[in-house]
Amino acid sequence: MEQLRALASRIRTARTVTVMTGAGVSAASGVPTFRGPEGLWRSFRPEDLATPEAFERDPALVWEWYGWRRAKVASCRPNAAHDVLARWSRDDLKQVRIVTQNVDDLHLRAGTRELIRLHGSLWEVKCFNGCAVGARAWRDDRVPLPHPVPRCPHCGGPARPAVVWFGESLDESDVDRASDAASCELFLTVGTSAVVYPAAGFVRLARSRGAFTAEINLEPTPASSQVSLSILGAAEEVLPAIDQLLASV
Ligand code: BJW
Repeated sequence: MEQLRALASRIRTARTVTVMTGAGVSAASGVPTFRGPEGLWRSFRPEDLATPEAFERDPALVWEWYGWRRAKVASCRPNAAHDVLARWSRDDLKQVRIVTQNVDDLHLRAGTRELIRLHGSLWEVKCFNGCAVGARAWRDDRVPLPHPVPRCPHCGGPARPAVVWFGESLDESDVDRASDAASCELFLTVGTSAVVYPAAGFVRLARSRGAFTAEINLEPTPASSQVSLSILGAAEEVLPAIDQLLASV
């Protein structure tokens, strides 16, 4: 409880807050995480499904997996963690930016205002060949998709999920915005294993720029030793508890 009070007090006084989220924030909604005993990478190899080479080899297999995940996420709803962060992001008295690695768009569905999506969205597709028009992602939230491998409407080539696969660069403007957001008074990382870069590097960057740093996770991560305050607990419980403390003063 002392730790929650300490974090609530930091949040109360900070004028600029940045929250970096990962798959653990959506776990209570029923969206599978990647790592850990129940994680996707226990049953699926990223090399087979989440690289451009995998898509080139077998686009139908990759789309089958993404189709399954889209159907799963479509049946999920934002949880209390998303709701609290969305409310904070709409606070007119301070700037609260949410930087997420999640591709499920549950932060958007919860009504988050300032959202930076580092790894794209399950609900957007783009041209795999990178044709001039289709390189820009477009939204397609049909479940199921009508074709096993959707086509780019501009060049007819295969379309791919507009997510960031291993070995791919993140969108430069997203990285710039996230880097900007690392200049804040309080940087909080929630529900991420903190092993995937460049996302995992932002907590250190924020700290080096003078932010107070904190983490909320079910278990210790590589970020735990870098932050000033590490809270072990579920995002969907800890964030509402902090929100209540904020409301009670
Ligand atoms: C709870 C909870 C609850 C559970 N409450 N908590 C520097 C050093 C080393 C390597 C690299 C580096 N720079 C680049 C790399 C290579 C690579 C990388 O980082 N590899 C590492 C794994 C070693 N990075 C890249 O390739 C990136 N590209 C890049 O940097 O380009 C330039 C470049 C290329 C090549 C070489 C060098 C430079 C791209 C990374 C793309 C990541 N893509 C994925 C898939 C997205 C699409 C899809 O979904 O299909 O993104 S991988 C997957 O991991 C997904 C996630 O966003 C990401 C992070 O996972 P996250 O969110 O942390 O989830 P989990 O499951 O790992 O953890 C969940 C956590 O929640 C756990 O800690 C639980 O305890 C906790 N939890 N329930 C609170 N209720």
